[in-house]
Amino acid sequence: LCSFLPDTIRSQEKADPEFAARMQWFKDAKLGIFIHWGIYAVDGIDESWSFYNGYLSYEDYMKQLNGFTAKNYDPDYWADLIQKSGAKYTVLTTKHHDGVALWDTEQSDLNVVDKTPAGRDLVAPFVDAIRKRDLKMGLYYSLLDWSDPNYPNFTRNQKRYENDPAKWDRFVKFNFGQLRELSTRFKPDLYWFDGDWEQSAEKWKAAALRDSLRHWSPSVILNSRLQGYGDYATPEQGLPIVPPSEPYWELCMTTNDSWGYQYNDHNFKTVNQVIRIFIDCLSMGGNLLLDIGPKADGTIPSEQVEILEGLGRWTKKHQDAIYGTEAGIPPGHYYGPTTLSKDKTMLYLFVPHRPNGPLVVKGLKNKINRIWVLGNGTKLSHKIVGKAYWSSVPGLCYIDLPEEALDPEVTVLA
Ligand code: JFZ
Repeated sequence: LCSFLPDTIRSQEKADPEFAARMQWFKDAKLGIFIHWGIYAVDGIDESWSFYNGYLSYEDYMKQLNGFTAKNYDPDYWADLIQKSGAKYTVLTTKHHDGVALWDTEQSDLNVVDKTPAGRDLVAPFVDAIRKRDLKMGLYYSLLDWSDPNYPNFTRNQKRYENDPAKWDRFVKFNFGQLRELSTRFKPDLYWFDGDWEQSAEKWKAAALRDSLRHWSPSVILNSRLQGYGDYATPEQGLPIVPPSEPYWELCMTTNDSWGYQYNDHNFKTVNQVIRIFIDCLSMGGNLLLDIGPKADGTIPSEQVEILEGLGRWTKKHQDAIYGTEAGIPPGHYYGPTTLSKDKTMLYLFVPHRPNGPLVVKGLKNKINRIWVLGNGTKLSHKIVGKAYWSSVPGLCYIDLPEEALDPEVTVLA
């Protein structure tokens, strides 16, 4: 399409065609909703870390079990809201670092069925609701478990043991047991592991774990937090400013400054800010996994409902520029994010700012058939300037974008 198309040759894909096939839905999905739901919503404090870091005692942290009611939990409403946002997948915390399982595990009674007034499996009905809508289901699972008596680390200042192979062995069996339950009962499309940093790949038995997970669900996708045994990258410094070198990646991001529900955190991003972060991800060929934190009764904070609905209006209008696209053209061609259709015949320009004159695209070599505003069809006039007939140097393409055609958030041109 243009003179400097990014190098899209992916060594891993070339080496293993099955890998690319397995990753396809993830690559095309672009938007996921992350859900941090656990007993930490009762007091509205940091998930797990609040006791680990000594903000309160373990006993006081666990008292939250008594307040976790899930009284107004409506998995169909959750799934509807997720679908309306334009997300194609979701990732639910089945067990955070505090060890409290959200499903009816047989490996331990530290779960919401046995230990909270909710008294029922909370994962199962959500998986059903998600599947009914043809969305992909991801399960978050913390490999480390600060509650398990066989796990060495308890809090920042307290270890249960330094080296005890028998205990560690029991812990690894426990993890495999829980993951076998999750795999066989829920057949997840994706696992989002966390907490791998506390142990090595050898200790987690990461290779064997990956093989077991693939045995239970052959096409399951694994995130990167499995000590190098995952399928895709999670940028750790936040939103990348240059495209990551990994072929598949996902930025996970909070809507305010907390993963779980925190009553005193009102620092929400606007719909516009979320969309602008999202289009940067799209432009670099990645996904956005946007987090929400439901309350202990299962209601989703109104600010997060508004963000998801606002995002939904925008994604619905601009679907062609989002789903199934590829990373856009290099930044030097256009002052903003772009995407390309898979066959590279369509270029989408995102217009995050109110233009003060015509937009410009530089360095195009091929013919432009037409330019229009996505989602409302307004045809735009353009003018090629500075391309001499004898020269191969591409000219400048000026595009007039009238005020009336602007989207209230981010306009998209096709
Ligand atoms: C982890 C958890 O500890 C946290 O509570 C939350 O669940 C989050 C989604 O995941 O926190 C991390 C771990 C690693 C990075 C960032 C947050 N990282 O490498 O940038």
